[in-house]
Amino acid sequence: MTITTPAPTHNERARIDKAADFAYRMRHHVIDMGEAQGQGYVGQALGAADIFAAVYADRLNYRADNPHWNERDRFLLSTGHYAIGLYAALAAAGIVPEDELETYGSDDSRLPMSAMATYTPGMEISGGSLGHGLTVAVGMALGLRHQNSQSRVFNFLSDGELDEGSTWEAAMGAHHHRLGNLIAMVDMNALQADGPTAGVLGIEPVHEKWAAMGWNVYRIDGNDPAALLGAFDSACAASAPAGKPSIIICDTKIGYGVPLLENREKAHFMRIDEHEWAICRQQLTDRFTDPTYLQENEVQA
Ligand SMILES: Cc1ncc(C[n+]2csc(CCOP(=O)(O)OP(=O)(O)O)c2C)c(N)n1
Ligand SMILES: [Mg+2]
Repeated sequence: MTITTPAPTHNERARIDKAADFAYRMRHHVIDMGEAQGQGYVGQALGAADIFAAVYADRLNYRADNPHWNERDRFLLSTGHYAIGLYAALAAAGIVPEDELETYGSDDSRLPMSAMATYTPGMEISGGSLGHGLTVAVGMALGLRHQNSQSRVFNFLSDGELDEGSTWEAAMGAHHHRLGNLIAMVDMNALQADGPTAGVLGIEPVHEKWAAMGWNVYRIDGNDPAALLGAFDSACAASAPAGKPSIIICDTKIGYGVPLLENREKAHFMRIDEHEWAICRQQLTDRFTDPTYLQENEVQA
């Protein structure tokens, strides 16, 4: 499905700016949490921040003061190791207090390094064993429809999870049950723990595979806030209690926004030297707040 992106109107510009600002605040939270531990899945969270931001700043129906509100949309993080990214989003959304982020990964924290739904407000499922998120999302979407709920289920997947058979069983199940209240998104960062996704187990052509499964499919630059909002607009417009599920395939760059980390060789789990955190923070600030930065550094807008 092709998405056309005409020049944004004033209101659309405000939406895009809001999502971009959300992602910027998230990225700073990620650096702060990473520094608290000296290491972590920092690259994924930076790369996927724009995806989380499009959902939380623009689309998700939630109440910050009542994470269990029954009418909420559900956001399911399949990838437990991306928890640092979700914590950053929950803080930017006002669900987790920002000053709690400094407890990240420490004993008794509500924000452990691996996702634990019972610990963290706003976290719907525990992750860790990959390939299960979409199966849970299918059950949840089915259950909500049985209850005549208007809530949608959003499921965040990684490209590594497309190597899991259970993901494709769930994809077929979602189509079989006509789960139009289900919207999935895949972070295509082209990387896994064992190396590039293309080398571990090739998954292309991803678009065609999901289309063959009976889903509405959108593929976009996952670091472009306007393209993300456009894709979620189309997916939500297509959404219905009984219809096709939708998937947004998001091509992202690991470490996006911090050039020092964008080019790390071992990017799946980053160890970052003590002196480098200040550089990360400065690069992030320059990248998103200095209008001359993009021209001078010849990086992609
Ligand atoms: C079922 C299962 N198999 C293997 C693992 C080990 N594992 C943890 S992260 C990871 C990489 C998965 O790919 P992806 O999520 O795309 O990695 P990233 O983009 O974060 O580098 C693997 C294989 C796991 N957590 N669960
Ligand atoms: Mg990956």
